[in-house]
Amino acid sequence: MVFDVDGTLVDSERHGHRVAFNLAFEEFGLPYRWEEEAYGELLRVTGGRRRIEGYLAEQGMGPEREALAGELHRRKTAIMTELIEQGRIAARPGVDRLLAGLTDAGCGLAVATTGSRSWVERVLARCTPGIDFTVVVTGDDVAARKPDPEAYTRAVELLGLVPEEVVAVEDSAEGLASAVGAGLRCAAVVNGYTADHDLDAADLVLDGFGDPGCPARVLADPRGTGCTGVLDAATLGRLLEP
Ligand code: XBP
Ligand code: MG
Repeated sequence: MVFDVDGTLVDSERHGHRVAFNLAFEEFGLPYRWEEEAYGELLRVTGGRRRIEGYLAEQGMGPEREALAGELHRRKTAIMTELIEQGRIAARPGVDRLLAGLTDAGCGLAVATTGSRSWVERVLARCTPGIDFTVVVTGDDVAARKPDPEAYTRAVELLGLVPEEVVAVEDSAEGLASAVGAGLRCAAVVNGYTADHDLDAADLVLDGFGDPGCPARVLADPRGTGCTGVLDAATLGRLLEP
């Protein structure tokens, strides 16, 4: 199984990255502030550095935006790491249960994210303690970020598997396109920012991971897994059936 991080394993965008971007803007004396709702649109550009640079271009900034975006992103990454160490970022409900079940089932676990390695490693250590992700592919490790398939292709190769043996768990249309483009089946677990994304290509769609007694809503189950709202190892395994 290969997991996305932002928006999937952890609820990191609204009260994490967005806050860190704004604090970086403030420290640099820039007037920009990314509000909660508008940030949903900005998220369609994957990769924080690209997101800043695209935004600066929209504000009419010239070629100097490239270096500024790099500096802002370095500071934003440091702030995000502080937020993680302060315990401000949490795993989504049901993630601990699912990862423990996959580990018990002997499933190889990997991460494929477009986020930067320095904070990704810290968030995995804090929010998924004791879980052994044998492969962690980050935005630093690929030439092309999602929706390009490279991150998933790399993760599958490093797991020593072929795409037909691997399921991806994603939260967004960009992530889904990356996983499907690499030839993986994909379960989408949406959040407040991605509930309206086009996820028609997903093999299963839920609005949460669910827990016994507190199931998520199953939004689409085109492969007929019979999932009743608690995403578990058996359900993900059924996605690999022909
Ligand atoms: C996540 C991203 C990342 C984060 C910010 O997308 O696009 O850019 O928003 O992290 P996905 P960085 O969940 O599809 O991997 O600032 O480190 O890029
Ligand atoms: Mg994501």
